[in-house]
Amino acid sequence: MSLSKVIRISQSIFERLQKLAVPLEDTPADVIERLLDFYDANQKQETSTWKKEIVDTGEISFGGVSVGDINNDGLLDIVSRYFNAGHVFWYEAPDWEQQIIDENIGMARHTCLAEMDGDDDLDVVASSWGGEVAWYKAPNWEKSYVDTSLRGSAGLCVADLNADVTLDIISTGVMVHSVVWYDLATGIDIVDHKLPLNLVRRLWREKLLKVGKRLQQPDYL
Ligand SMILES: [Ca+2]
Ligand SMILES: [Ca+2]
Ligand SMILES: [Ca+2]
Repeated sequence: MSLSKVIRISQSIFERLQKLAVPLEDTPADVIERLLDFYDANQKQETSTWKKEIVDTGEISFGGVSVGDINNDGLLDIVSRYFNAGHVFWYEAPDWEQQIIDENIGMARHTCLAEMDGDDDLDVVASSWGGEVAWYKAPNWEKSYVDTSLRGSAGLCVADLNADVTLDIISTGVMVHSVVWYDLATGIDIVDHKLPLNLVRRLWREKLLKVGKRLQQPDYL
């Protein structure tokens, strides 16, 4: 079996290769080999530009990460949680100092960043396996409960699902076989749709949003 591959190169690279080719010595195969070496070297150079920076090594139940500029200093910060300890917190760039948002959210599971109250700073929305869905107003993180009995949050999203210019929250509740969306504009009006457990388990952010949008259709169910 023979394999062939077409590589398109720019005029400038072609001219450079022509200059480097040794007349009457280089075969087309030599030139192709040189070209592949050039691409290999370029690729290695690209991957080596990623520098790993450790943010936290202290807790095994770290996760539910979201990223955004919490303190409006132009640097992206990280929001996360410790599931076991029930903590939600953020790491301030560039030194990644951990700042607590909530120390009492049992089995914290997910976090989202969103501008919830229109005062030009990002607030935090979090959910837990134990049943809580809550949002925290920046910068002092006053907590507002959205729900306290949605057990098994395995996915969480914030978006304006019904296009009324107010953000809504959508979460799965694996332990109660549900996807729930919270219409915050109408005073936390909860619409709860029972779905098959195997579907609920698989709903992560993008898919969850799609389901949330579908739930807005009047002919759903
Ligand atoms: Ca920042
Ligand atoms: Ca805000
Ligand atoms: Ca809305």
